[in-house]
Amino acid sequence: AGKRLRVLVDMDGVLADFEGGFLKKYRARYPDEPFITLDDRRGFWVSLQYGQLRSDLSEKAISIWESKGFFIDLDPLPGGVEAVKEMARMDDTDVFICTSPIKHYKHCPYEKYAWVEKHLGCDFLEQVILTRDKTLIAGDLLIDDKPDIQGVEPTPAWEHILFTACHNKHLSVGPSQRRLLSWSDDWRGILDSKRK
Ligand code: DGP
Repeated sequence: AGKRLRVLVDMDGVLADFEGGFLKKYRARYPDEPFITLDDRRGFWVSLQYGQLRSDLSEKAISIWESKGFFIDLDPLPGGVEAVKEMARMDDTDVFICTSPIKHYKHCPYEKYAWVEKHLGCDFLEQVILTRDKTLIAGDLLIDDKPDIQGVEPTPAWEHILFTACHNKHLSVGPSQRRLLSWSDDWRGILDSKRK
């Protein structure tokens, strides 16, 4: 009998479809402006790529996720809610949702909690961690679509599993970095590989 496994699961781009929700609302609000298809997305920061397309599009992009209703309206990504619920039912396993709110705090933190309640149930609110610095959070695994996760702790406790997203799928990552291609991929095997 070993110790418990602690899994940290990111929200945007892993459980909630930030990229799809962004593009849909951006096109609805700015129907005459150019946009970047999900296939052409490169780099984690959406506003950066829109700013490269045309400098004024950066703030138009930002206006989308700063709007009321953006985060609560995000659709769940396929299989994510089911996977997290299954993890939470596993023996000797603790699951936390570890997510960085945007600094425009009027709607985002509230709507992130509301999203968890809506899709995972109110008991799951106990598992929510909002932090801008994930390196401070101790866990065995962090499943996250951001390629570079940095903060004040130089040696985070977790192994970062890169969750594949439109913006990172073409990135060649180091041989030591493991990926989860989707929630259909072998996440159970990754958890088992960390059990002692
Ligand atoms: P996380 O996925 O937990 O690392 O949170 C990152 C958040 O930032 C998430 O809500 C997506 C959002 N985001 C994506 N692109 C940009 C951007 O260009 N600027 C800002 N401020 N936030 C962005």
